[in-house]
Amino acid sequence: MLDSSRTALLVIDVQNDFIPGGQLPVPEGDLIVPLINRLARQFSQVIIAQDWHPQGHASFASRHPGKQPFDSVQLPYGEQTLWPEHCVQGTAGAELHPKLDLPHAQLIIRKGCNPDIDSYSAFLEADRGTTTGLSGYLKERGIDTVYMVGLALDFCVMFSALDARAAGFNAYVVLDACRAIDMNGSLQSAMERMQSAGVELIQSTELT
Ligand code: VGL
Ligand code: ZN
Repeated sequence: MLDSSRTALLVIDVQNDFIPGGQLPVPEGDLIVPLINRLARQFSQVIIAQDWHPQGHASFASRHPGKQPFDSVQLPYGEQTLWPEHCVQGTAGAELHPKLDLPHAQLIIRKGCNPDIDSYSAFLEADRGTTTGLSGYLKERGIDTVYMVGLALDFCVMFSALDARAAGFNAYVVLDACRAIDMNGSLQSAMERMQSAGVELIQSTELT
């Protein structure tokens, strides 16, 4: 059983642009929504992460002349994969999936808002220095264990899970409540990185 006062569910980037039909679709991204809704009922603390970019964000290929989506560039903080324009603040694509049913979620944390810095992680931006404040929020509320679900397993979910561990939380990723982009071996590499960081990779059946 979960110790509900010390445990939170973090629902990551379940937004229209990451669903088939959106600007950066994750295959089967829509299939996890009913499962996430069901799992969320077991948690009294639910937090939503939302990718929330200004127009012309540094992670958009369109900002870099001659570059295409899924190319990469060197930015001041390191290598950045380039994406189609997605999750632009205030657009329909940035909205949470309409079937996501999390009325008891108390916090929506928006990330990737800095025009020059990406943020896959819900904890730390890609410069690895700018914090979203999520770690402090959790700690002030006495939460020591974070379960993660959502999109994409090999980008935002992985980086959130690695940063949760680095900040001292117990971290669980519920694999069947996630889907991956899976480009250039990113899924395999994400699984290995999470495993070696001590992230527990589980199935939703282990949570009931
Ligand atoms: C994501 C690529 C760009 C994600 C966000 O949610 O995994 N991936 N922005
Ligand atoms: Zn993004």
